[in-house]
Amino acid sequence: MGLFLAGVAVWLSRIEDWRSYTPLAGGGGAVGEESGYAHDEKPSGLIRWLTTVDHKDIGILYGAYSIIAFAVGGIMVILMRTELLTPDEAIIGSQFYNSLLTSHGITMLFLFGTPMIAAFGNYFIPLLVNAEDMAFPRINAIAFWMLPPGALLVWAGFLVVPFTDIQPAQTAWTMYTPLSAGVGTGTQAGVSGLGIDFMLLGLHFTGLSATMGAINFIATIFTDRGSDVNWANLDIFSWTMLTQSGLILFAFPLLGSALIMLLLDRNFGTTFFLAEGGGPILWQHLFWFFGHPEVYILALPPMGLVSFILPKFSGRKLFGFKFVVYSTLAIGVLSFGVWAHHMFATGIDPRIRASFEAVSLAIAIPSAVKVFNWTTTLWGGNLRLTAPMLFCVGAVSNFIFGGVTGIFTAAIPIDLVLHDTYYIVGHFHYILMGLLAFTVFAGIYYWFPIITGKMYQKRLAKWHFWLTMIGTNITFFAMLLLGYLGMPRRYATYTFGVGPQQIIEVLHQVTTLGAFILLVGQIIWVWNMIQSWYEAPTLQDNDPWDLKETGQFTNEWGWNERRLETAITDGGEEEETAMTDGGDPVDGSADTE
Ligand code: HEM
Ligand SMILES: [Cu+2]
Repeated sequence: MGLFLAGVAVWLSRIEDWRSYTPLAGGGGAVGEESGYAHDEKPSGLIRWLTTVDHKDIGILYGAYSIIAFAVGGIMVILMRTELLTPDEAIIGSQFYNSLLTSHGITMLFLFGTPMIAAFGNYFIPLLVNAEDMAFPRINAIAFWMLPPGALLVWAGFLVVPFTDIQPAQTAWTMYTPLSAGVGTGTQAGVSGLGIDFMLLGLHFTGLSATMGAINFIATIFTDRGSDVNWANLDIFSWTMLTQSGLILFAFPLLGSALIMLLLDRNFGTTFFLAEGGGPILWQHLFWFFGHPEVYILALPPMGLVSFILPKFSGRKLFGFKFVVYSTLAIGVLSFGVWAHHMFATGIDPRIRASFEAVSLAIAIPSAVKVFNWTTTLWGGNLRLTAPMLFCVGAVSNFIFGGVTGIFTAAIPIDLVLHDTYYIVGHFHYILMGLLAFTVFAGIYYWFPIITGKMYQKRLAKWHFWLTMIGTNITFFAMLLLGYLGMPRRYATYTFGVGPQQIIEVLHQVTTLGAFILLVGQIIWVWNMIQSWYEAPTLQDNDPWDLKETGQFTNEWGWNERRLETAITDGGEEEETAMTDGGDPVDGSADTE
């Protein structure tokens, strides 16, 4: 180990001039005095990625990190679905199943969802609003570098289990007390509950990261806009990112406090969440006061991506732009007033319950407004079914399923039957897989030419879409049916003495089949991305989507065009410089939304 470190030190010292490297950043006050160096070349290789404060590089780092997390979370769920092929404990034990279940949820929400959205925000918001970089480039880098230790801590239980008696957490992603406070798992003889402590600390890192990122997005959109971007023509994706950042600012610090309180309960003898103290239900209030806004933190930017990309392939502007913005803001405000709809079955005061039912039903209205606007944008449009468009249309369709099932559970009498069944799992996956993941794919395909300078393979992308669309609907529709049959969530086995055992078995197998279809689709996607990035010919066309024809050539494409022109006038021999040097922004040269 010592030799290895010495080797790294020698290698670093041999890299010419790396100490004098000045980050490529303009804009923000903190680095203003260095803007004279802004056109220095970047160092190459690993050092570039470790030291970068360029928003585009950080965006790519966020993206790579999130996709790795997506793969890890995906492998976890494939193991779980394989176990569920048969009603008895067959392949993995139920303890391990519980650990996978916990980690799958945490990984997908905190290590994939939030960072993946930040990836798009980092790369494209400065380009869309004509800023030179994020407002605080260095804070931006710190926010990203909080994430790898966060992931290591969240997964720590799995990483150390072969060597110690530490078990990965088995609390489910909601970490309900008293279980997570050390009653039950965690205090079993011979088993250390440190896995839970690690996970809580890891979550704390991701929360800090998200909060710093949110402050940066807000500051960038408010203070660093180019002179041609104002509130009236700010694009819809930036609007949703702005609202989402506001939600993060109020929700994540609360999660952070609750996590600290739980850590204190577990390790220092406090009683915030114990029966003799604040009571276990207190955790549910704090958690869901964060948790419900969190689901919109994960849904608003995807809605923004649909609103942004869908019109580009419909040959017309987004229908009712203002109403999409208003509904975004309305969802942002209302999302803080519905948290107790996750607690209808806990025995809280029925009067409180009723008011939460009302607000939950109300929040469906702005969501439906968006669906209406997307549909009317499509209606009579000149549709071009490219891969990003297919994923947008698929996302709208899936979101309708997710939204409508949400309205059912918002009604108390229905929820009392469906709560904690697979119906709930179906509901939120229709949104998290069906909307969030779909729009992530749409965004990556749409901007692939900007990020890589290449075009993906269109045939593979279509395969990816259809496998993902079919897989999603098989998997999660079967889950809705399982829920109606009363199948409880979070169980590794399902041998019932009563009830329609046979149908439940078949539906579980159908669900697993759907998951495997999804897996095949994602393998095709990863192959397409890597292969196209390395081997596809460099794209000569500045406008691969023919956006100019319909007057939708937005700022980020304008920036890309200037970059390519700079590359040509430079003689093009130093491609790396041209790629990273955006050239001087020419105000007003590009159309805005
Ligand atoms: C149309 C608006 C929506 C309504 C009325 C709604 C309603 C509900 C209700 C009442 C529950 C609790 C059910 C129970 O546990 O018994 C629930 C669970 C959930 N919803 Fe929604 N929802 C809506 C939209 C969304 C969106 C947009 C997302 C995600 C981006 C989402 C994600 C979730 C998640 C993750 C859970 C389950 C949490 C858990 O227990 O693990 N929902 N929803
Ligand atoms: Cu909720």
